[in-house]
Amino acid sequence: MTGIFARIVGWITMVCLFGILSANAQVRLEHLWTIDGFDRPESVFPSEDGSEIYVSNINGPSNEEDGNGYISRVSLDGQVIEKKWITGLDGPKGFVADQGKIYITDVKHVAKIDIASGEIEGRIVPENIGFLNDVAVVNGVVYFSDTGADTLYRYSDAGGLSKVASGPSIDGINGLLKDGDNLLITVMAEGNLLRVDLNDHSMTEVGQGIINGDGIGILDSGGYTISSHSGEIYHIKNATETDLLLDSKPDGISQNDSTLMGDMLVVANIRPGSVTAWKVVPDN
Ligand SMILES: [Ca+2]
Ligand SMILES: [Ca+2]
Repeated sequence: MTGIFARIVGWITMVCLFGILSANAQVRLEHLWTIDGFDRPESVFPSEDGSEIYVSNINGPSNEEDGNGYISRVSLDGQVIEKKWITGLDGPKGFVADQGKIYITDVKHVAKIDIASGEIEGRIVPENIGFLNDVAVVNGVVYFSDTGADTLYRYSDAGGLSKVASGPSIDGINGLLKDGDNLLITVMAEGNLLRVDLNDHSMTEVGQGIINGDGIGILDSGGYTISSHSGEIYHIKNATETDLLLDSKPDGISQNDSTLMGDMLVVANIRPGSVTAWKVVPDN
């Protein structure tokens, strides 16, 4: 019994140790590819089968209803498949592909687009809009952020539109990402990453020390990647440790919303109008 017990304790210790090491592992970025020629791309998101990447193009001022915004399709190896795939949007920003639909913030509403037809088939329209930014869908409920009004909304056909949270605790809420049954959000004023429990709407800080946090990625090895529109990419190792992986401010390159596909981090760069892919590799 004692031998077995000791072995079990040993295994548990090893598993725990591995977990701690993984969550604290150093990583670095290796450049894979860059595609130029987009029109103020704000966000990227994988297709539902993960075989390609969609890119939202604001095209012109961020909040102008100019009808020239569009979504592009690009391949995983950095080729443009279809530049103007879904057109007729205004200033499209954060989005998600879910159950054959794209939900995308577009200046004054969240547009619901049928992927097969490319048609807008519905709109979610909140009141007193500040700056609509990002979208996530968790268990059929659509969540979206209003950065200007410091508000996180939820919408479902059955439940309608309501506020999950609003005010100083989420001042400058920007990026959203589904995390199991929960939601991750970046909050720019506080410079942190929060996990929102969608049952009771309580929030837990899971990362800090990020500036202008925008896109969120969940690393398989533990921790998170965060792209910041001012020009940084961060690695959140755990709730108290964050590493700066890239600072492209000196080059005038912004790091807007991003998506992590396995170990490939894809980032939209409003400035200078590109999409860049990086491989996240262990840095021992
Ligand atoms: Ca536009
Ligand atoms: Ca954003």
